Amino acid sequence: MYWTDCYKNEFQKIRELFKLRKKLVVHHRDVDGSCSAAELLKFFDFEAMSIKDPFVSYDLVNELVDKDPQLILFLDLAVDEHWENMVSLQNKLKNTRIIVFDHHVIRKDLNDFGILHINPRFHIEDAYIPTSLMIHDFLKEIGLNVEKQMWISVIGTISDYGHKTNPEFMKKAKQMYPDLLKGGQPIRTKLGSQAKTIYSAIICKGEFGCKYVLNSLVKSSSFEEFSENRNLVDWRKTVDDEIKKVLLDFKKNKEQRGQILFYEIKSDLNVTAILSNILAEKNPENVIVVGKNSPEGWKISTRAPRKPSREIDLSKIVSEAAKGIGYGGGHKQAAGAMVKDWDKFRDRMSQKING
Ligand SMILES: [Mn+2]
Repeated sequence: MYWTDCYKNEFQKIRELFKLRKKLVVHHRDVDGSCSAAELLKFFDFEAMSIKDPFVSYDLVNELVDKDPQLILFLDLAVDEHWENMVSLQNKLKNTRIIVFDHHVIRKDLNDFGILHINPRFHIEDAYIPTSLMIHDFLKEIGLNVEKQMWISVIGTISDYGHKTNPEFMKKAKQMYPDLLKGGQPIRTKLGSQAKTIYSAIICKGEFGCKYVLNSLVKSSSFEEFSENRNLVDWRKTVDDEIKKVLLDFKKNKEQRGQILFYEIKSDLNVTAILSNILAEKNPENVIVVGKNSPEGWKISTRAPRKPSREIDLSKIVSEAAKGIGYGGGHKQAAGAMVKDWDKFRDRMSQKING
């Protein structure tokens, strides 16, 4: 059974709802979020806005209430984490239909509150289907010809590491784009490389960069056209150069304590998360802890070993290490924190991991 089999009725309902005039899509400001919004905008007319964190703040609720659209679609955002605010949004906008397409771990069933909450995990517990692929499947299911724009869905899927969990889709993609998916790991192929280009635009230019990417994806009639965009090529180079610089500095200034590699990053660009991923790949036996000093405190990004000798649950360890000096949490494999005391945080991490 494929996940779409469970949603035939809902999809027909959504198809009708998409005839509403004043529609707004709120998507995650990342590659998967931008790609899924672009796929949709190829067929339907939506106003689009991106948000940085999956957090539904009071400010966002108020902004959406002011806009008062007939339909709001949330894409790639775990908004059920903040379900109280979602319920308050629905209560304030009684005549607005709210739809959520998401693939994160479910915290709350928003269907109980009149929101159309679509997530493959409701029906297939361990499903991992990036939103770009969900939207591709959905559009296809309601009878639209998505073949020509499949490359967008592939970029989003690869960016979210969804290629491993969706081999059928990748097989089809390889038949469709043999050249663009040639080579080893998907992220190293031509299509995978565009995931890097998209996040570079977001790193360099923030909200504007994300909007720029979305418009370019929608306007480009082919992968080639998109990948030749001058601004995107420039921003990509800026980020690539910055990462090279930071990697050189890491070699000089990293601090190894037992299994952990600590590093203080000093970059004007927000490349911390990407750097952590690169370091985790290059040092598969180590725990990676990157800290960046900011006026609000130390922003920490951590990664578990890719080849672990034993189970390490960073979500638990990081949250404990941040106790009393800030807050932290996330996933087992990757967790983040915001703390006031970098020295104390490092001591605690070292104690918890190295014993
Ligand atoms: Mn995603």
